[in-house]
Amino acid sequence: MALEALIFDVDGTLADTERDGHRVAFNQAFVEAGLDWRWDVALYGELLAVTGGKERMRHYIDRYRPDYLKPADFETLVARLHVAKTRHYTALLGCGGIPLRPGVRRLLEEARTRGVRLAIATTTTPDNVTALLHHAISPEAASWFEVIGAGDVVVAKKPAPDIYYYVLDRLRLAPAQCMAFEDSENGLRAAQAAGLKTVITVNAYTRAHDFRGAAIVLDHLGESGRPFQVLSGYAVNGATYFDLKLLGQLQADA
Ligand code: XBP
Ligand code: MG
Repeated sequence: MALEALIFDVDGTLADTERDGHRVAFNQAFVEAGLDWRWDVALYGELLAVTGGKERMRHYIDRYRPDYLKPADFETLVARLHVAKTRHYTALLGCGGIPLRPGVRRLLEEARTRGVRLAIATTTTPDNVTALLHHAISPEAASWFEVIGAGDVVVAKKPAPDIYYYVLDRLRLAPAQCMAFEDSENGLRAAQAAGLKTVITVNAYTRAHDFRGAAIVLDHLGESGRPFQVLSGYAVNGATYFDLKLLGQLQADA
């Protein structure tokens, strides 16, 4: 079946947003609220097992803070903290500190030139997606993506496949007509469960994840002067960066 669309995860895939973006913003929200919750780099790596900021805060309290006495309106507190965290995160992006990962802009531009449709499937909030696209690509980059499936638009976040079903439904495409791009095991499980072939680009937090079943696992998408490393999944014949030609070969394979 011909390739019609690329569906991208955001955090960790389009950009390395977790350690110096989301994590920092969570901590700023905690300080502002007068809470002693602090997420260092290592702890945040463990907390990433749970997708979604609100879900992650609940998990932190349940799992790591038995000493914390939940107030009756704990859910309201979590929601308020998440709003504040989104404010801090989007302000951080506004400072331009978080660039796209290697090869991302090149692949997006190639897809646009060749009429391959683009979409997003993420657990983060819509505001965070548009802020990242605006600051890391261009003010009109959100319009490059035909569907942006984000955050609470589905009830169950990744590794549940719901966000991918949501995006496929709006694209009116079958999984075999699309390729997903992810950086984490939770993301891969979500895409796989929706029937999508998946390209993985790892990062420092996800390098040791289990990526069995991925079409290919790379360190990044690569650029002409900056070759990718294939970590597993597919014997690439001479290619040094990921483009639509290589994608076509992956699609034809298996
Ligand atoms: C990323 C996530 C998100 C972000 C924080 O998932 O798990 O929870 O860490 O985002 P994906 P919010 O890579 O699938 O986008 O705080 O906005 O939920
Ligand atoms: Mg991700």
